[in-house]
Amino acid sequence: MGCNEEMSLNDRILQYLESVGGFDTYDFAQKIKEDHVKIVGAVKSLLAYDELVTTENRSRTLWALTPEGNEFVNEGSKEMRVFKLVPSEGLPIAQVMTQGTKIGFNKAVANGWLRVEKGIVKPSNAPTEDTVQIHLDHIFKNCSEKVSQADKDVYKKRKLIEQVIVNSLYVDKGEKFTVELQKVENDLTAEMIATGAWKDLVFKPYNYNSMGTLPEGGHLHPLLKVRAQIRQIFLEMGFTEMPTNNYVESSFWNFDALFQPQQHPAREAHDTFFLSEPALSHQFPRDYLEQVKRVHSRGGFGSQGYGYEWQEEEAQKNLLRTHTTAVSARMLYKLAKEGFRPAKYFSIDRVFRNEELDATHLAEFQQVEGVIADHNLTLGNLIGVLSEFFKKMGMDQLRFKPAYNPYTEPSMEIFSYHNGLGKWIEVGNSGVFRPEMLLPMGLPEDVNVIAWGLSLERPTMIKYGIDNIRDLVGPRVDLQMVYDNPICRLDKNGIHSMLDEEENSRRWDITVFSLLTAA
Ligand code: FB9
Repeated sequence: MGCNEEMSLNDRILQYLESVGGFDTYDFAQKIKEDHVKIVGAVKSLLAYDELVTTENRSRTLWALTPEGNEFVNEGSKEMRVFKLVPSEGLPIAQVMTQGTKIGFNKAVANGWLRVEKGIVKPSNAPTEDTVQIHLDHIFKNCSEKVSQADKDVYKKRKLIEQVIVNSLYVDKGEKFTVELQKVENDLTAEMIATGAWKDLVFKPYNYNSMGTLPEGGHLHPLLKVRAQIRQIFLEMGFTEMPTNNYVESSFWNFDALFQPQQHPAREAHDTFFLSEPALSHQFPRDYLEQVKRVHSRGGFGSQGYGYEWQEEEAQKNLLRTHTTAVSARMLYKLAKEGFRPAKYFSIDRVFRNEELDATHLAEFQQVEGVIADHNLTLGNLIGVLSEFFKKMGMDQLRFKPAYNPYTEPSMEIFSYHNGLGKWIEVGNSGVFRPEMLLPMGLPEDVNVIAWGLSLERPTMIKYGIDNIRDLVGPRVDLQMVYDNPICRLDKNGIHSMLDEEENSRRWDITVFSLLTAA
């Protein structure tokens, strides 16, 4: 209801109150043919004025029409409608009494309006009026007193009318009654307080029962949701998260420890961000460094090595890590130093590549990496773990393609058939770390380490249908996308899949928040 409409309704209420004294809102609504709910709302708004009106709750039981009763008022009773179907010469009964007219037909015959002779229905004592329709119209117009109790009982039995309880207000003049309404202020302003004007104003009372506006909560970026889901998958599989809080890494841990030769193109500035300050690292485990130097230059541990003169100065160069495998190397070395025991590690964090930028590649991405170290692991174990991991991500059709990595042998690219895209897509890379990487660390000879990696951005972009990486990360991101993006469920039977979307999203944000705060 608009404010002006309410003002006019308020004025009508005050004028009526002035003229008749007290009145009942329901009677008033009937009188002016207005919706009773609107009248009650207008009266309640007048209660905002100090002692302008008083109200008292009233309740009454009324007769009201059922939907069929309304139909009788609008179209006539069923018996009258059937009677009017029959011409003076009559009609075969089959044409008059059908599934839809049976009740009306029986009633018309019972009333003596129609008779049946040898299968022909003929008019008999023609009714002068449709009494039922007239009675129901009285009830519709709240003149039920014009209908006898006996008739009401019949109509109630025919489910044409029913009794309803109507709650209304009895309105009377208050101590400060007036027909001249003063404007109700909604807000108390600093100016009103400063000038004292508030003393002469009428304020709408606080409605302590009204719901406040929901405070705009935070929103999780799609990458964070996917990260939380993948983190959950690793945790469910018994993996421990590695400490990846060092974007700056030495070339030693990022490349040399992984048996990546110092001439490898990946170590060129066009692929890697080297630091100018601090340019070099100097703290390395000396014994381990010597082993790495030896295996690169002269070989060892059954390997012939690369046969070049390994330079410590090259290993000292600081860079932005190009993969989280540098962290995996640190963890495996730590495992060897502390005394080997089987371990399952994972990491999800930023890595940096000085590469050509395009619609799906920035100079950084979030790498996901899983590592398992145990005695006598095989490629079969790797394939088994990958199948389980990607199944939990909703991908159960995997294919493996031989590939090359400097630090893993054998290596495999991982492909999955994506139903949504209708094609096989590359979903990661994997392999078995080479002995030239593991044995210099001091790991036992029968210990193998299998590992795999993928990115966070690719699954996120596919899940949320984002084509350009700049619509996912960076200054161009449409924050509304962050607000609106739905809960992320990578697998088909996500742990939240049984919940409705709203509850699911609420629970998911709690899950993600707890995972984030636990990180
Ligand atoms: O994430 C990738 N693809 C992907 C993953 C999930 C996915 O889910 C969808 C819901 C269905 C969809 C796609 N890729 C790896 C494959 C390609 O996107 C590739 O073009 C881009 N790759 C990145 C590197 O590119 C510079 C993704 C990134 C990547 C590649 C390899 C590794 C990690 C990340 C690795 C590794 C590794 C190997 C052996 C041992 C340890 C780590």
